[in-house]
Amino acid sequence: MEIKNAYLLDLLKRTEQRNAGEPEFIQAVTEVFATLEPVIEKRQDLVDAGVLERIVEPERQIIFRVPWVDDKGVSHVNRGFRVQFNSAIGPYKGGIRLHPSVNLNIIKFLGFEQTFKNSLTTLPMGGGKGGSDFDPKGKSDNEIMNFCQSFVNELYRHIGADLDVPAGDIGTGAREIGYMFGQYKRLRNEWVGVFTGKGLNYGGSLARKQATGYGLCYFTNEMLQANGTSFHGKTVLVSGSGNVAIYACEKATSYGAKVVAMSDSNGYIYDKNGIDLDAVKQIKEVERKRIKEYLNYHKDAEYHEGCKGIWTIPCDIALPCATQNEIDGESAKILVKNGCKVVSEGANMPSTPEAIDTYLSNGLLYGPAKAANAGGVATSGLEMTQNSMRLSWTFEEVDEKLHGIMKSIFKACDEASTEYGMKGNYMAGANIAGFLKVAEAMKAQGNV
Ligand code: NDP
Ligand code: 2IT
Repeated sequence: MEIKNAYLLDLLKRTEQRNAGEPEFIQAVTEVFATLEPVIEKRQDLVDAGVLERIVEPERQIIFRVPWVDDKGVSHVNRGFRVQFNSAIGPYKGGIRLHPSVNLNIIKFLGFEQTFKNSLTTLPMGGGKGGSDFDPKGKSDNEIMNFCQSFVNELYRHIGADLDVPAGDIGTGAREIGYMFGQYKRLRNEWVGVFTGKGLNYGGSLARKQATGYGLCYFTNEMLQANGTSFHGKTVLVSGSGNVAIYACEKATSYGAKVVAMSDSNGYIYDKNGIDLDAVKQIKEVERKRIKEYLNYHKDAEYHEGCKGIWTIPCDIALPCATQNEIDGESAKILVKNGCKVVSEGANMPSTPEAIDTYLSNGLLYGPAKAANAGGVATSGLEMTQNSMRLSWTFEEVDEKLHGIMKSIFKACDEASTEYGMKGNYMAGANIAGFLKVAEAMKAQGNV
């Protein structure tokens, strides 16, 4: 991925200077710029309208103190973030990440990518992201509630059903969304669909829990079929064992693939007989324990410390569903050497630029995160629709709509990659298709 266009090179340099010390944000911008060259060369009008300068600068960034008290009465202070990146095509929309690694740089990279992803969903949603460096691991329910309430005591001023609608991400699931939604409702004294991923008995959508993982497999299935193959009989690696990973494993298995490995930040399990997903759900969704516990269910499975080793297992398809930059150039080369033919991303930006170069130069099918994992936010969009209409659709209705959206996202990526002379480069296709819709809207709305 090399940028040659002088305007893009200069803007990238200015963006680097303005955002010094933010490597993941610059990584995300560089990847998008590298694929936009053919668009920029055709569309001087977008350059003249200052669209590129504006699209890399968040509309608003909010940073705040989050004090909370643990069960022993000890007080703690975390830092909260909400980056409202782009509202050209709809209210800001994107998840909240709770993980010790969270800082402004991480939230900006996620918010930037969310803008393009949400554009691809075909639904009217702008891009945003939030989070905190709070570590939910080992905390009691009461401590989680105290933190979530304190987080919303500030956040509530900045969000709203037609303004900014947060949802889950790493460390934020239905439990956390419940506490945040409850606190928002209390402070505002109104019941509106201001968060998505809510519980099913208070406005949540059926199939939202499954949506990112299922959507990843729907997208990947389209990509496989367009290239004359399928999931059937394939050996699959799924990294992570959280919300995205569990439902990616479930859908890939239902398509006839065999998932042989999953992981968490401590290590990975390898089960040559195929992962027993009921055991993983019990360990992760019910008990909130480590993936290592899988050996208590299947003594013949293997557990290895360290999460990177998962990529040394021979496979046909790799579905990274944990975190950013989890596949580096070295791991990508090992995947290729061991016969991997497909990488499709459930996590956000899980592949380093070196890894992506390795996929593309070796002819792998590569499903980029912005397109492949858009099913989660798309279904959040469907939850917003149901809340506004004051009704709820069945699981089948939501799942069918999700499936249709993932098909149309693949089609948009495929068509854009072909139109701009990079057929089969779905990363380029996703970036171009996602960008054009937002860029046209920004130009039409004037220099705001
Ligand atoms: P969860 O918190 O449910 O699960 C995260 C999983 O990834 C856990 O197994 C976790 O292990 C592992 N993980 C997290 N950080 C690291 C790390 N630094 N190194 C190794 N493993 C790590 O989150 P989700 O499943 O919701 O999110 C997973 C990815 O998917 C993220 O990149 C997220 O941004 C992306 N995503 C999520 C969507 C959603 O709807 N939830 C939608 C689209 C993308 P451990 O428990 O040890 O921390
Ligand atoms: O990265 C993502 O798309 C998400 N974490 C889901 C966001 C959402 O609003 O559902």
